[in-house]
Amino acid sequence: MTMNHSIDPAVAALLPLAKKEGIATVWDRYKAMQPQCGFGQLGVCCRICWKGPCRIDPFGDGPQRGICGADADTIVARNVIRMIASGAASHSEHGRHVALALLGVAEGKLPDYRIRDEEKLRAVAAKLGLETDGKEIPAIAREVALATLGDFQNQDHDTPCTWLASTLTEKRLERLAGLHALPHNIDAVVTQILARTHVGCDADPANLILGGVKGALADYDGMCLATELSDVLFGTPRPAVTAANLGVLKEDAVNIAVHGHNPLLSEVVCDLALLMDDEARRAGAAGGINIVGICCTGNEVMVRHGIPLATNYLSQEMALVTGAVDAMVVDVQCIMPSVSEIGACFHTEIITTMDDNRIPGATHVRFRETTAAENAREIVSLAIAAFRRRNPQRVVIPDFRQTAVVGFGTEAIVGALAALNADDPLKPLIDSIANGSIRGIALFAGCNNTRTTQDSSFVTMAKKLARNNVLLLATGCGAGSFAKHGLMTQEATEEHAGDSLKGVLTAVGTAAGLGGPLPLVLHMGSCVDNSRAVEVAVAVANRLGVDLDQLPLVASAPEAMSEKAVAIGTWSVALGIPTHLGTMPQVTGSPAVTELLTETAKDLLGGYFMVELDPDKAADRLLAVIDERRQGLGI
Ligand code: NFS
Ligand code: SF4
Repeated sequence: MTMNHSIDPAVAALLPLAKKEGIATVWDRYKAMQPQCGFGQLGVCCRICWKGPCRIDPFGDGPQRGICGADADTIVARNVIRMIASGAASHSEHGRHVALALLGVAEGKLPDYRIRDEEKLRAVAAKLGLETDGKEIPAIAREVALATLGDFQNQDHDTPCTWLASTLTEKRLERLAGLHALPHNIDAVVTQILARTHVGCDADPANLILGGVKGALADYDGMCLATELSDVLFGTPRPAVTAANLGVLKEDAVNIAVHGHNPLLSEVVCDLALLMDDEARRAGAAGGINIVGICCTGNEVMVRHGIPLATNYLSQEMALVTGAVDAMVVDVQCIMPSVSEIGACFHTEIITTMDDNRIPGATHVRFRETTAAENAREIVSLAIAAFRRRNPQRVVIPDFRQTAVVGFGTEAIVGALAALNADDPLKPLIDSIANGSIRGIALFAGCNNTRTTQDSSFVTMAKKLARNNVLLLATGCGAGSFAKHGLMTQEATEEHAGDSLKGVLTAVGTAAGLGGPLPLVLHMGSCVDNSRAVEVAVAVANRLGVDLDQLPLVASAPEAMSEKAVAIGTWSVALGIPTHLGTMPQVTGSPAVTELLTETAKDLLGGYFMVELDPDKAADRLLAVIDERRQGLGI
């Protein structure tokens, strides 16, 4: 491989150390995996039954059908919608936990949690069409939780999921209803995908993909409710100044990395760390306890509480190679199983917490919402004990940290805009789009992938789009990339924003009391927080009386890899958003499916996938799409 592994300087600093210590990283395993299977890459390998595996010869010489008779189109479509089902299951399972926690709090059963944002709770209740007048907070919370859980229970096919139905434009809902793509029940839709893709069921690629679109919309529903109810329980993001990259680890502190996705765990760990700071000092950590985040849990606590972000997906192992992490606490999703082996090379406790997400070699602390504080205390104690075993000679913390101004959820963005126009906060944004000061909006989301140089595509594309006056939003490991590379700062706005974009960001930032522009990229949160970007887009569309597929709005996942990213990308398309992928999706073995996703979707949904591996060209294509949309609106 001649390709660079990463543009992250902390990674470059630590890789030689890993090599010297004989520690295999994700990049070593990637190299060892070459050449990767071409059939799998094309999506034409089927392992759905034990007559297989079957694979279709892409060159036409060998078999064109599996043993059961499934052709490449059927196989590719089945494979990709199963990925969507898994993504939707992951996000909505996260959401279910949060909804059940809200119910538990409302019923007084979870003493370690409380409702931190009552205003948000009322706003959510109103959005869901629930009557709140004269009701106490616990009663409202209970109703919101039950209405939410209805999205997992409703058996009436003609009634779409509540969250979806309350958060999209009317026109979009009508269009999706016309395609029979509106999910009525998240669990049912995920199950249906598994059922229809069993051997000998749905073989029609278009029908399968439409089923996948429905599953992706269930994914949207699940992440929307996860995001909003997390705000109710843990607070709505507000702008905060913090830092990112491995330089946020501290030599003199007990370093606890919270890694995974669900804030139910990490929030309580943060609470307990505050209470146990003295204990850490007594153990010799002059700096007390230092919580840092990795992946989306990192983004969750970063946008809500300004906790620094250690790193994003692909470099999670590097955090351990510093020898400075005393405990890595994980819950669900995007945790490399390799972390336990690497942790074992050091003093680091790798702590799993969810009974259905364990890693051999890790310490398991069974986390329960009912005993959250007690569990978190045990976790922090393990970290302090590990700190005592830390070998200072093996600590290498690369001196790279960037300032990051984060916490731009919908409320924060609207709040900042309100400083310019209190009566009509959206007006300054809409005017700026209409007069071209903001050429368009791009949402960067998704993962890192070994197929690309880590963070590189994000940074290249963002700089080019910003120079061309595109307003940038980010979530997930994309947001992590931007934070690590200093693009969430006022200085980045000064340096990289085009003149008119800079003017808008400066006017809003100054009015909002930031003493300068908004950061170049607005950090909206974790991957489930992609729903926040939809909320902003829907507000703008409703205000203009148009649908989402008319807005100069694009999405990009330049380094996508996970099944969750497949689900997110697909609902993005379903909502009418042109969606760029910078890694090759595993569908190209079926020209029919490829056409459905990149062309037919355009007519049916307004949104469509665009695949472009070169970030520079990808930015150009997104600019062209933005201009096309502007023309359509006559602006
Ligand atoms: Ni999204 Fe977040 Fe990161 Fe990708 Fe994984 S942590 S939920 S899936 S890798 S962005
Ligand atoms: Fe082969 Fe058909 Fe079985 Fe897939 S479902 S493994 S194509 S026989």
